[in-house]
Amino acid sequence: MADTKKRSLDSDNGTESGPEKKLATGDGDGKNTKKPVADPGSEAGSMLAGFQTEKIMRESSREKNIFIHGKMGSGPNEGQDAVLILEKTPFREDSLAELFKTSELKLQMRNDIYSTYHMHPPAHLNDIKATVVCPATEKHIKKYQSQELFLIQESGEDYRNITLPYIQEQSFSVQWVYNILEKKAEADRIVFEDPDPQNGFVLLPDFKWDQKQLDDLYLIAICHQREIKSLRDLTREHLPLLQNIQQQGQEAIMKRYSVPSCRLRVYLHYQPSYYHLHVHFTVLGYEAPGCGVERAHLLSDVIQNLQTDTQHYRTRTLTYPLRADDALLHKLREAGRF
Ligand code: GTA
Repeated sequence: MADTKKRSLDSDNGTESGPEKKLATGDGDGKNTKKPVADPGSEAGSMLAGFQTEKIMRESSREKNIFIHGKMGSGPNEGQDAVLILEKTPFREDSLAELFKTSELKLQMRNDIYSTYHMHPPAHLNDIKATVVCPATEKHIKKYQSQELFLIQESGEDYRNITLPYIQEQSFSVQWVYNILEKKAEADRIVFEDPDPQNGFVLLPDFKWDQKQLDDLYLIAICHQREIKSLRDLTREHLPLLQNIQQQGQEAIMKRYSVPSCRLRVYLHYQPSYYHLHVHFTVLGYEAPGCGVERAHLLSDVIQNLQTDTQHYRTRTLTYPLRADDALLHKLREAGRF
């Protein structure tokens, strides 16, 4: 069995480089506009210089991350609203020897057999992962804002009468998904593709994974079919697609990363943020955001539920959390469902 704790990845596939290219981009309000933007790799050097912080939306000293709302200070998006997420990256076992050799140590305190130090590693061993969403819509800003959560019980009827009309009008653009499927973005990051239009999918590293180590391995499988919004649309006719994603996805991860299927958590979100069917693959032991029981549905359970009842996800009451200021929560409240 692969020891994911100890392994780091050889190549740094996580950085974007290469020739400048034009991407299609969504405006985040559900209407897929196409407007050209520069490849982020080309502007990376200076794009955060002059970033103006408006608000710290969330921070966690335990998770070592901070979510900031601000305005870009320079570059093509100067003055635009942005969400900036900064996270300290996990330690890599393969760089420990270099870390010990090259870091400067300053004694903080010593007491008997106990001592603590400030350690100053060289820049290349002291990464911070930065994620930028720009231009960020109001909805993006709300998504990352720390908020009270409420658990919703949505019946099949609630879905058809309240949730579906809401997501048809209000959901995030899935242009980034189409960019991946059409090889306009992240083509060099694809780990596996089955091009079949019905049962095929693209498997690639998730946004949140920097691919430097396996401790937080995170990939997503995005299906080629465009009409399946979420779990709610699935029936028995989608079993070949789901089984294909499960089997070929797990095999591809074993082949590329030597992580076997018994070390993977394979699941769908309900509600997802992006209404184009996709499946999350994370390594067991990594508490990925959204892997809790109130939001994650194991793919193997989904397959079995559909085998038992083709209407399972159309008729069952599904439970999920919504943030206090989520417009869907207000709609459910107006309808007396919450
Ligand atoms: N490869 O362009 C992309 C891309 N985008 C825009 C999203 N994803 C992408 N992957 C690639 N390229 O896992 C990934 C997301 C997510 C999946 C969509 O697609 O990283 P989902 O539709 O179920 O939406 O999945 P989900 O899970 O709500 O989205 P997301 O962004 O993960 O947010 C969930 C919560 O996790 C947030 O509210 C926030 O609390 C937290 N979160 C988000 N990003 C981070 C982060 N970088 N670090 C820590 N916590 C985070």
